[in-house]
Amino acid sequence: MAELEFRLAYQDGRTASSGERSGESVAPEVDPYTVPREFNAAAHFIDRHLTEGRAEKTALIDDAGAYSYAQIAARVNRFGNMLHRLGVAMEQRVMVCLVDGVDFPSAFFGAIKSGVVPVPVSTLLTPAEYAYMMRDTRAPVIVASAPLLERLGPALAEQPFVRAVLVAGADDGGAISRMPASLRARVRNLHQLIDESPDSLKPADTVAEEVAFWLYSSGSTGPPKAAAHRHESLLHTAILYGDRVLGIRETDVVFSAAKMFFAYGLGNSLTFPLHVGATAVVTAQRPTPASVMQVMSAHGPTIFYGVPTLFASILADPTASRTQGSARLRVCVSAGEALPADLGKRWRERFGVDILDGIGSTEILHIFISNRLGDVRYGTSGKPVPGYTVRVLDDHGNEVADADVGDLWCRGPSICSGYWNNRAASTRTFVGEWIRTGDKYTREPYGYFRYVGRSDDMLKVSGMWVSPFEVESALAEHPAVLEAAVVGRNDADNLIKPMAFVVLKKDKQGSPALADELRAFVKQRLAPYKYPRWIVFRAQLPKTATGKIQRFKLRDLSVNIGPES
Ligand code: 3UK
Repeated sequence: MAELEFRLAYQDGRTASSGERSGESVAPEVDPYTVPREFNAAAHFIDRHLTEGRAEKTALIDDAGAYSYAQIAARVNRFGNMLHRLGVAMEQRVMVCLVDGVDFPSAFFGAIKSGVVPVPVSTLLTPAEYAYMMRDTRAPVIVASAPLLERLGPALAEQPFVRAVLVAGADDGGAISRMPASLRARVRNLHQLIDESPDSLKPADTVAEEVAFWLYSSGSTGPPKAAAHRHESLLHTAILYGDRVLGIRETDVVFSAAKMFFAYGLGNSLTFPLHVGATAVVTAQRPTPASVMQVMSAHGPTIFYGVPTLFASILADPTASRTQGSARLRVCVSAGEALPADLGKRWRERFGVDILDGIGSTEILHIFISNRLGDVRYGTSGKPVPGYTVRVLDDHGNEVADADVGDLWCRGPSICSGYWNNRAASTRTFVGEWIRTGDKYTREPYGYFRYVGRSDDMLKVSGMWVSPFEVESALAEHPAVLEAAVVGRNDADNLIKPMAFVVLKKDKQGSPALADELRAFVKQRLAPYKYPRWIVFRAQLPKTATGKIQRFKLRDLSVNIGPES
């Protein structure tokens, strides 16, 4: 395997034209680095550390213990050898349904190293969704954490392709014993198989541009689509965002509340730390404010990655502070949804570190527009990550004027090769080198990009566009509000007006008086036509597995709900 050549004399090229002129929003030129044609991502992210003197360094800490770089490398090799023994061939898929822990990197890079294509899937899906993915991937082998057998088991009936389900852990809640004998015969013990496999393995001869892994995209309509990603893309995101924007270094200890099955968590906890020889802390626990603060105080991460709702709920506890968390924290990252400006500012006041908001997507693999240390503009997604080019276009494909709303397009080296077996969605989304992100954005003076909303969530009120996110952010500034979601609803004249679903902080009570107060509160902050005509108080909002508000469910609800409740 050829050595990777990085131009060490890289200068990050933040030139005067860093996207600050009008017209096409060009990211600054990036010095090239060379990814050799023959490239197996596991050689770079796993094996390289053993020749660079990091064998004994801690690579990963999970709920059960700590693992050195050498131990991870051995597990990766055993996993790859096990797949060969089970007869899984190069380019076949393996479905990976694991909670965060040491088995995840072993499975992900073990498959990649042996030329097999891992497909990490969410641990929070229904049997029907798993059944769909089993057929779509045609995976002969599924690797699963024991507690997930409850939902994976029922999906296995009438699956023509699945030959073996490899179970990690013993805690299956009796799910295996409830399976019909024919299915139960396919269930094997993952750790036993791994232990029986040899711990040395030569990387499969793969090329940089071949498909290395898939990730399912969580669109709100239609079945999930698998984005097919290349070996090289893992490296591009680690260099362009992990190294050059986040400045991750060997001495960092990282902790991500977003799990590794999600593209955001995969970069955060796996490829970025493994690119520089840092240490990642992961947990199988659900990311609640309490569990996150507990991990922070136990392991003292220097980098913390979360989603806006989590930052909001940590701040909602008035006693949460840096002293109970990590004294070493130097930066936080937020992605998945836009971070309201007020949240970022309050976090910085309380915790003394900035949150870098950045937008990423499953198809682009990681963050491609981001705020940076020393250049944070709260309320915006920041500037393009050097190496990516973004444009804000009107319906005719022309660049809109600064401050006008348009569709966000992106070009860059980590965009996936397409959706598996879905030509219609692929041709809609990928156009030449460009991808249509499906987001509405504006480009502001000095080159900052501001999120306005998902293209399909935007409302037209009195002939003017209203961004649900803008109204939600205004509501969230009110001291009684934890979070809010805004959708369109027809009024008596059949005209669309904003309606808000509001979750209050723990000790607050909804009432018509509070609804009036919130309406007045928004009117003071935004153009008058934007205020929510109806306000509904809710205990929680419907969210996807990755924490995004499902506005389409609220739209359905809004039709049948009274004006105030
Ligand atoms: C939205 C944001 C405003 C936006 C992701 C970081 O979220 C990720 O991937 P998904 O495929 O969703 C993509 C869509 O989510 N979004 C994400 N981040 C932001 N909107 N501000 C943000 N900061 O609609 C985008 O099109 O689930 C995030 C890294 C990798 C990822 N895959």
